[in-house]
Amino acid sequence: MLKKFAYTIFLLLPGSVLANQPKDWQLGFQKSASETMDDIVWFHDYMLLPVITAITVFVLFLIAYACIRFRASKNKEASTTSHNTFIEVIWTLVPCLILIVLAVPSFKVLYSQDEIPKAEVTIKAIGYQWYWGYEYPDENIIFDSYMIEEKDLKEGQPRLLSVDNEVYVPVNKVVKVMITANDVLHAWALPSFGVKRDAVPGRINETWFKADRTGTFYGQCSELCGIKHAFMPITVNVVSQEEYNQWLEKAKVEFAKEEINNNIKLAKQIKEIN
Ligand SMILES: [Cu+2]
Repeated sequence: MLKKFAYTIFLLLPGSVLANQPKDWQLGFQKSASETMDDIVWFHDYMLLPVITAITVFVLFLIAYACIRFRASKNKEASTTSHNTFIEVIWTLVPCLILIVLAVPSFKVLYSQDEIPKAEVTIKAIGYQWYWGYEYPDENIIFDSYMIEEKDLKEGQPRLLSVDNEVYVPVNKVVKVMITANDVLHAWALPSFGVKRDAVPGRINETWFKADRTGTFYGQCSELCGIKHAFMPITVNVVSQEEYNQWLEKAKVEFAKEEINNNIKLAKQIKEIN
């Protein structure tokens, strides 16, 4: 009975509540959907935050202690102490040690993002002013992905994040993303996957992710790229392998690369004739 009730509530929730996107009054990261992001969240929550908190509290204590203990009313005669070798060694060594302790897991996380495992799906994201173009080089698929204007949004589609043609990838598969741009610098970023790479004209940057749950994930261009920088969102649907295969079949017809190239050629010929 309880299960049925919970399931009904689940079905009634609009898509936006379940989607992976920024929430009002959100503090911290979006819910992780990959091992890379798990590592980043762990490093932030269990390494950086405790160290930052401890240092801040300690410094605050020192300032308060110095203010009270050495206040002018109690110390008519000012101290002439100018240095203390032992304390100077300590306050140089301790921060060094803290940095070394932080560096070890930090580099581990950094290199795990940099080393791309054998890709099972490859997609290419191309930044344009101001939309994303996508290619599936192995599947001969190419399409553009424009933001949906506010007036055209359908129920459950988040504002400034929804696009007309969404990217589809299978769950639990290594997805390699090749990122480039056609005009200025852009950046392809998806917070839930822990992915953010600059899109540089004339250069291909690579990154990867392996989504560990299905769902719709939203990201945005993260490099200031001009007047409509805020209007080139990224939508990635993580689906089961069967659903992905179904999408591929449809996309190979709808977004076939040769067909599109032929159409461009045809349009040019017609223009020339006229
Ligand atoms: Cu951009």
